[in-house]
Amino acid sequence: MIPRKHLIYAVLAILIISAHTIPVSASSRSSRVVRVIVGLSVPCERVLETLSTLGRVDILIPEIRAVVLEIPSNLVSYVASLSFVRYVEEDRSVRTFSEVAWNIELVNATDVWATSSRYGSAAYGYHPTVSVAILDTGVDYAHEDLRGAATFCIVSLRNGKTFYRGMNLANCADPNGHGTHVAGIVAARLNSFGVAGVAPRVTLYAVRVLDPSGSGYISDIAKGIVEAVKGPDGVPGTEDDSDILSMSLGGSDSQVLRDAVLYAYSYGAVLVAAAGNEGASSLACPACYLEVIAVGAVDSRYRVPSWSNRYPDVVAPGVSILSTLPKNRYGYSSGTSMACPHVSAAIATVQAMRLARGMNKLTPNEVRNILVGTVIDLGSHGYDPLYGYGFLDVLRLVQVAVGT
Ligand SMILES: [Ca+2]
Ligand SMILES: [Ca+2]
Ligand SMILES: [Ca+2]
Repeated sequence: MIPRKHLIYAVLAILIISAHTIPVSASSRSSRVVRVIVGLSVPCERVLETLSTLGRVDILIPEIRAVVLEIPSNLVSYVASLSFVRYVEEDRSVRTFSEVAWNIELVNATDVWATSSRYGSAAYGYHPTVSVAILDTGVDYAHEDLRGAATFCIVSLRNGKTFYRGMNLANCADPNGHGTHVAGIVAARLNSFGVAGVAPRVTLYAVRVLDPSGSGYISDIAKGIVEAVKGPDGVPGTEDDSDILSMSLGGSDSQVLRDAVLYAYSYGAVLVAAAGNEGASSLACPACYLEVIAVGAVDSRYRVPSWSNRYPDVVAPGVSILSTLPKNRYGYSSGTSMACPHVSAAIATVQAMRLARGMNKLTPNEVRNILVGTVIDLGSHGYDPLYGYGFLDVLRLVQVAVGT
């Protein structure tokens, strides 16, 4: 014998299909179609035929006598007045955080968004004068999940032979993919599709200093740093200067790179760089400089992969990170390159929230001190070569830095 419950489902399924074929009357077509949940005081199947003459019956929950109707809005009050209707309510879309990957949750970025609503867009990294420069292979500014994020482009390539600064973002398109992946970790939009970055409303400056193969001259990177600090107006020390320089790149020590870092630091830019992926017992440069926050990688279980260089300042997620790739694609990447932008975006959020609150921006030295004081200590107690001071916690960082 078929259980009674299953029988009801079978009957209802047929009725739903037939409901689709019932045309909406011409008069009601002029009215906007709305999606409502209708609670019934009688078993659904008894009144389904009646309801299906009004509009499309979409799904049913017989256990709690609820149906979902798509009907013209001018019929809502009529449905509500029917004797067998207990309630009518709008079928609102519930926002899921499925676009928020594990790494964004792990650094507690979502807690910042959820608990800082009085800061508006600043809790998501936006302030008119705060920008993160992505020094990399470019940024696919046209990506559907980075829409509007990049506002300024600098190209410094091939030993200075190719140079551009301006608003033509096409010059900063990303033929490699690395820069777009990094950019997504910072700034992918919270828009119910794709992925979301740590600071999903922040402004980016695309600074293309690495060629399509992902390498660049030290001189190109040094010039990119200086130009990013100057910002669109070409003058250092003004509001449009880049506030955070995110450098998912590294190499050997260099005097010109060191000088460029000191230039940026002197103008209040916070420098963040990848620790490097050589499994080395020392940092790649520019992460190696005292003025630069060096970021190592951990996986989803806080384990440091063998390739993440030792002696970082802090660690952040850097293994199997899902982010944006050129041409509206998405993909996974691993590396300290992926860890670095988590920290860059967190600092942008701090600066944006402080400005929104009428406070001054923190200096690079203040940022560093608060960051290392708010990370989660992992591994052996206190600073250690694997985790540095510990794991990025954006919520604690914001609480201390902004005083929420
Ligand atoms: Ca998104
Ligand atoms: Ca400027
Ligand atoms: Ca430790």
